[in-house]
Amino acid sequence: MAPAATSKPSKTAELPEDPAGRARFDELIAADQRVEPTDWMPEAYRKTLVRQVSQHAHSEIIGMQPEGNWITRAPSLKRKAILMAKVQDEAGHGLYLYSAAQTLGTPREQMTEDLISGKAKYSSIFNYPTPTWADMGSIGWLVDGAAICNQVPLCRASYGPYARAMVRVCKEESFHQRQGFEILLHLSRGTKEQREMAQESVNRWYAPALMMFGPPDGDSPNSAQSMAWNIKRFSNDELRQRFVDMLVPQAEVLGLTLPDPDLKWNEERGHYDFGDLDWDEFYEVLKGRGPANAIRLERRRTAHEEGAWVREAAAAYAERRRVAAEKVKAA
Ligand code: BYC
Repeated sequence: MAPAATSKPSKTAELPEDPAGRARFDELIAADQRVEPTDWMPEAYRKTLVRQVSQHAHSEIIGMQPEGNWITRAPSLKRKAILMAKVQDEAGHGLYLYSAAQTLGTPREQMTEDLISGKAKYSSIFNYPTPTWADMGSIGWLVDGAAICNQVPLCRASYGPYARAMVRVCKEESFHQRQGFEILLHLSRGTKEQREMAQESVNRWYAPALMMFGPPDGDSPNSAQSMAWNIKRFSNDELRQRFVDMLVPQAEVLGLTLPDPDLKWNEERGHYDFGDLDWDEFYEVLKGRGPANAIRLERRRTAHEEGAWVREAAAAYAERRRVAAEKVKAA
């Protein structure tokens, strides 16, 4: 158990402006090098990272729910074992990311409090329900697929602990995407009912997965600064386009249709054109009014309350070890 999870919340002291630190920071960014926790950094850089990294961590933690929903109902022992491993991986990702955010001076309790109070955001995609087994395939193929497109460039983010966490996360996401693809392939080659279940699920997940990349570039207030700081390497629309271009041939292998009548190859651009997304729906989900927002937050709150005894026990054990270590030192 990470001792930091039991430390008292404290407000991060803002570092005073430091001309030498500022010059060094500017140099690191200009040379496309890594900023580390001990380096001086502008407050706005720190805040942007805490915002993005903590939201990312929350997404992994809330993202366990839609799939956790199917662990007891997986159609075979093998599928159950795979799904359990995947959901555990998501928990691990959440923990690496909370740790990365903690290196910026934000206590874990504060991030958790912001999540369960509804103040913090997490990815819009996890506010959609998972009524069928095929949704485990769609989450793997589409949601993890979008996550990989978004996160591979983050392995080169300028903040060291975030970039390093992303390397391992991406390796695991890659396995997750393949297992989702394999579920859908199995269903699409199965009975008529299985094929229909796979298609119906892809119909529901396709557009929300495209929205994971965030609003169109013209409506993305954070992109320009995040790109100038080498946190984001590509814009939301660039990554969305990359994702669509990747999906089309994969959908052909699956024998499934992507639910967009405007999807077609554009020879001139060398990319697929695709139809408009329903951004009103996206903002409704962000405001907490998506199909499953209330369920997700309630479940997280309850789990947090029910886990209080674990945190207390871990804190008591850590304290006992600390006292014992002090006695040894004093002896
Ligand atoms: N959902 O200026 P913009 C996973 C917010 S989990 C919710 O473009 P930015 C998995 C945005 O935060 C992987 N909110 O923002 C787990 C901002 O609001 P604030 C999740 C969104 O930061 C379990 C506002 O809209 N991945 O893979 O430059 C099972 C304006 O946006 C969303 C990450 O978290 C959204 N989709 O770019 C399976 C990736 N999009 O903060 C799978 C890390 C935008 O100003 N995050 N907003 O109040 C990022 O790369 C960036 O933060 C984003 C947004 C591309 C998402």
